[in-house]
Amino acid sequence: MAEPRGPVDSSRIPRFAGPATFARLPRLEEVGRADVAIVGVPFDSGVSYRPGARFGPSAVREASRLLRPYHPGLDVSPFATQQVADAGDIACNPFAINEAVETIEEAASALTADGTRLVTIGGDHTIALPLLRAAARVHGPVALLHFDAHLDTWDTYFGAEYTHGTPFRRAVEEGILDTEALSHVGTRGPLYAKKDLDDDRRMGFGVVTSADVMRRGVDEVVDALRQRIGERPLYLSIDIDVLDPAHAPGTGTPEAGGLTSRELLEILRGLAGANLVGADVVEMAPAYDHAEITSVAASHVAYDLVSLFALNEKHGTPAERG
Ligand SMILES: [Mn+2]
Repeated sequence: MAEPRGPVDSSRIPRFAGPATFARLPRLEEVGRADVAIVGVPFDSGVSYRPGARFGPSAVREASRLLRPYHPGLDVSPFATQQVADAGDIACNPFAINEAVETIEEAASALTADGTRLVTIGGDHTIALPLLRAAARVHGPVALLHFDAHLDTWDTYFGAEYTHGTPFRRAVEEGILDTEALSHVGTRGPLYAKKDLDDDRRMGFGVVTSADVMRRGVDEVVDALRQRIGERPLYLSIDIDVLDPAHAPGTGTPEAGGLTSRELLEILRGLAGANLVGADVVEMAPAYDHAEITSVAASHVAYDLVSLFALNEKHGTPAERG
């Protein structure tokens, strides 16, 4: 195999110059095929409150200019051991949610047909449903770790089935999730009723609240999550509003009392070696951001996701390790 083509050399071209692909990586067309592709989905027609996540992919790419090639926390050079490339954006209809959901599913399936893993940058959380459908086409029902202030297992809004508050209920109904291994992490804030939690539990979800992370600590939480996931194919869906508004003001439905970016990154690093098959980072809405706080956090989260894939490329997934 040819050496992976890495990011632009920042000792020759300053980080603030040149086109803003994710981490200044090559575009997918430039390398032909990638082990991991970063793809944007600039879609926010499914939001219930502040719009603006359609500008998330470009803001995260811009903030990712500062990422460097070696990850000391995981001891991996994620762009050297695998080909990582920027697949651009999935262009979907902003006026027709159902059509957009189909477009995203087809595009994600096309991108993953030859084994490429996706790290998707949203976009609002509606997009997780078609991304999970595409993942399940390849892997069957997947385990899910869902980082979010909210449950996102509500039924409908104004009669609409596809919204950013409903993707995981739809996914359970469609049988594309492994209901033995579903967890929310970081939930908090007011709900419509206690029934929201009862419904969620019946769908199979476990809940690690934001307060649980603080009281039990990152290591204990990681142990519990890993026990639940085991070696199942795992999808990570990360709503940036899992972070406290102090760490992520640039999002559509902020809730007080969230995780720090340090806690989120450390939980992700605790998942090293899990059988990760796909991931998304959603709900970054730059219009409400300040000093790139949120887009920097989201770009680092995406970097850690790429790094988790790189570890599996280097050491093999649990199944491959036998
Ligand atoms: Mn969400």
